[in-house]
Amino acid sequence: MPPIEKDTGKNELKSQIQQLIDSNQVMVFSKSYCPYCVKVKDLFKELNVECNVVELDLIEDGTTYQEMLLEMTGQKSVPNVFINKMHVGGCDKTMQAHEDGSLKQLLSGDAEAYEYDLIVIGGGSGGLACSKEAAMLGKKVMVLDYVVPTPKGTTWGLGGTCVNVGCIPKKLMHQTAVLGTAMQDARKFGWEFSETVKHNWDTMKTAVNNYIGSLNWGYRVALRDKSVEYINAYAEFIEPHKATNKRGKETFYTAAKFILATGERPRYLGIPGDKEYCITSDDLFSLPHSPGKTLVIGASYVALECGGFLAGLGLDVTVMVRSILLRGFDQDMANRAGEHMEEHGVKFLRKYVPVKVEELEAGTPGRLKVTAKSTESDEIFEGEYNTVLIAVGRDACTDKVGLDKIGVKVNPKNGKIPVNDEEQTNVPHVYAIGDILEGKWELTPVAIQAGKLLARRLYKGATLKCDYINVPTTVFTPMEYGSCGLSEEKATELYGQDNLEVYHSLFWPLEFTVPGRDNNRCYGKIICNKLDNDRVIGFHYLGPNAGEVTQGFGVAMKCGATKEQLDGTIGIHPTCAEVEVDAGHYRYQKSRIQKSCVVETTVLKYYSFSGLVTQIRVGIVFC
Ligand code: FAD
Ligand code: NA7
Repeated sequence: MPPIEKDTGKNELKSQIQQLIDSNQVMVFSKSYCPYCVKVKDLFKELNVECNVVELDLIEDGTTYQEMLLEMTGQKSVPNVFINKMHVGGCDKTMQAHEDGSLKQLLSGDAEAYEYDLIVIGGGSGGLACSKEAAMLGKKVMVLDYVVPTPKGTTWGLGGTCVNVGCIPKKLMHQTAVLGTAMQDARKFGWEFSETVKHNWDTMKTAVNNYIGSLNWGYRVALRDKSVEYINAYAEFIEPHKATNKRGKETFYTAAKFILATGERPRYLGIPGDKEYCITSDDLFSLPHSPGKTLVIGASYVALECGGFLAGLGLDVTVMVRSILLRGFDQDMANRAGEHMEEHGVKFLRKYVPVKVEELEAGTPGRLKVTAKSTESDEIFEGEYNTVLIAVGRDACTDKVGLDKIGVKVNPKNGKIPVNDEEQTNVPHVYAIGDILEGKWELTPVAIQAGKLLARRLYKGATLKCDYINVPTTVFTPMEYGSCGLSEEKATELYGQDNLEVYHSLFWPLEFTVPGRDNNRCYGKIICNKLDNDRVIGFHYLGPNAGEVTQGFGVAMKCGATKEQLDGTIGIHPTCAEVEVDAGHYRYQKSRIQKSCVVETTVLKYYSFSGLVTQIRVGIVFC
């Protein structure tokens, strides 16, 4: 180590530090007594790499050195490690770089050859959140996003599924249906309007798509503001650190790290006529004409939400169900949401699967004939519809990204990518987030949270990981269903029925009483673990504004709420949410959820509120 001249002024000291960094392959600013510094020095010894060290506690102006280093790197603590002129960070960062292989690249000098610190493949919920965060942390970032058109030719702008063909248009069209119901209620509240009320698909579609267009623009601006380079092109790996964009002239890009955020696309049935004549949710929200009489194939949340709002617009809707409603959700709740749809005119064709779809007449909409067979007998069903909407699940976009070329493991059964709890794939410099992850929630806020936290861990030394437990969610069926935590089935499987206490209550929102609709169709259920202080492990709510109600209970569950704490929370009256904190919740007994108990439950429920005597009478009359 050459001696460092003292008292040469701050600028001179800074340039001497820089000289040390520039002239040594590995430069460590350390303190002789610091165990983390010892760990880092031992690592380089183990790797047989010469390590140049300045022990700041053993030189006279060590404190000034530290201040200078803070100014230069944003890091004051030791060890402060530099490799081939690049700032690596402290002990954790150095160890992490050793584990993920990037330390080796830095030592070989390869890292400097990469054009980007990070390339994100997929500009949807997860990809955009992650790339913006990484850029804000000073990294050179590129996002590649490309929408492969649907078989019907539908395509869209930047932002991924949620913004263009998912949450946003879905919720706005659900809201359209909610307004239709509100208009019917309005007459009972004294609003007088004589015109025939009808819905105009084109007006709704145009308004929704204009709003989406503004979001697409906003995303582009946000990327530009944060200096993220955005390329509208389909990406494919060709080498471990190299991706290509095959749009027009083939271009190659290299990066030290990659994040896969390619999301999912709707699955087709593989039966005659599916791609030629049917649409999926990717086409529905920008369909140029009203779908007319519609058959929805599938019974999970995309199917029920779309079927629900189409019926709410006044269309004739049938849902073809292969087995159960809302697989994976609490079945008691799923069936209640389904029953409500049925009561409001949605037809359910249960235990049937489609066999073929034929065109009877072209048009906007045309006429299609659907043939289906029973899953329980030889019976064949034939029906005519204007539109057939396929909603039988979604496939991860992982098969045409060249993952085989770089050795990233994919589950061959479902195309999903297994990752560790840091969203890292089996290839250390390749990470994955969002819908393509195996065994994780397929929800926008989950993709966003995972993306942001990943960027902070990679580039800020943060350690917080994405928590995939107790994620609140809502199914926007006509009667909305919000849940957080476990379904009753899953809770029983994990803890055993004897160890659970389930509290429930039917209720009638005050807003529904005057119009006299949906009496006792709303329902709250709380599942508690008796082995753990009656901790709430499942929250379920079927009623208006389910998303708004469930969000707050999600916070409570994240804080580990117990039944006692819910009971001790004073409700807001008159609201629907108060049913979930009401000490009057009943312990679950099978007989209670039978329809015959509706009168009794209603009466008891309304006794628990003061001043609602009339409600009691209404309840009895309706039941
Ligand atoms: P996406 O948002 O799907 O983004 C992936 C992007 O990568 C896409 O733009 C895709 O075109 C692009 N891409 C793929 N391959 C490549 C490639 N090789 N090169 C370049 N680009 C590529 N979630 C909720 O939280 N609430 C809801 O109410 C809700 N409703 C939904 C309703 C519907 C109808 C659907 C279909 C989904 C809904 N979701 C909802 C789910 C939500 O949309 C997804 O969980 C979320 O969009 C996933 O984000 P992601 O970043 O993983 O992928
Ligand atoms: P899901 O949740 O995978 O559900 C698929 C549904 O389609 C489910 O009801 C299936 O019935 C049904 N299905 C699957 N294959 C067929 C065939 N061949 N015929 C008839 N019905 C079939 O998909 P979604 O699209 O609703 O949602 C996927 C994600 O996208 C969701 O998590 C959201 O985040 C957005 P089954 O129960 O298997 O009998």
